[in-house]
Amino acid sequence: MAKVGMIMGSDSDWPILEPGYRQLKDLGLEVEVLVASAHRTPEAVEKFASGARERGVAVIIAAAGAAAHLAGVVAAFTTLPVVGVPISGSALKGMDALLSMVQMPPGIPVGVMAIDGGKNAALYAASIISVSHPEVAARLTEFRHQQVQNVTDKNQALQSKLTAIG
Ligand code: RP5
Repeated sequence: MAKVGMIMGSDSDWPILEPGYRQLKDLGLEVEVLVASAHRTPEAVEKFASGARERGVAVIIAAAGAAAHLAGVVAAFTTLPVVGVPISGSALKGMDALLSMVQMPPGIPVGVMAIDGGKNAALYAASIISVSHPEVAARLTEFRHQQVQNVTDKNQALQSKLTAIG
């Protein structure tokens, strides 16, 4: 089974990535997780990214806040798809991380999610993997059906409350 690599600049980023981690596990994907920083532990980042394809990783999710160079540096060391997640924890509330990630120079692409978009990063990684893994495509379709059901249930619950109010 294809694997997703998840790297974050600090353990303080984990609460944003955890829902995505759980989502990937629900979709039956293997996930490897590492805390490593482009600034504080650059050698660890290089090792993670340059060996990822050999370890069976198909897509990398890279999350960081502030002057977030992590996703770009990871992308510099691999030709695997890299999905960046800007984290909001800084004084600039993630705008700094978003702009750092999204303005990559031509030649080294990073696909960037919304600020704190950890769950969509996971779903997007799964979508990429689904191109060559029909069982993952089937689970993604099932996830969408479940999502429709959840929204329908919520609407029904609200309609019942409105009827009670009159
Ligand atoms: C970034 O700085 C990390 O990705 C994190 O979002 C932010 C703060 O890191 P800590 O001070 O919480 O370790 O590199």
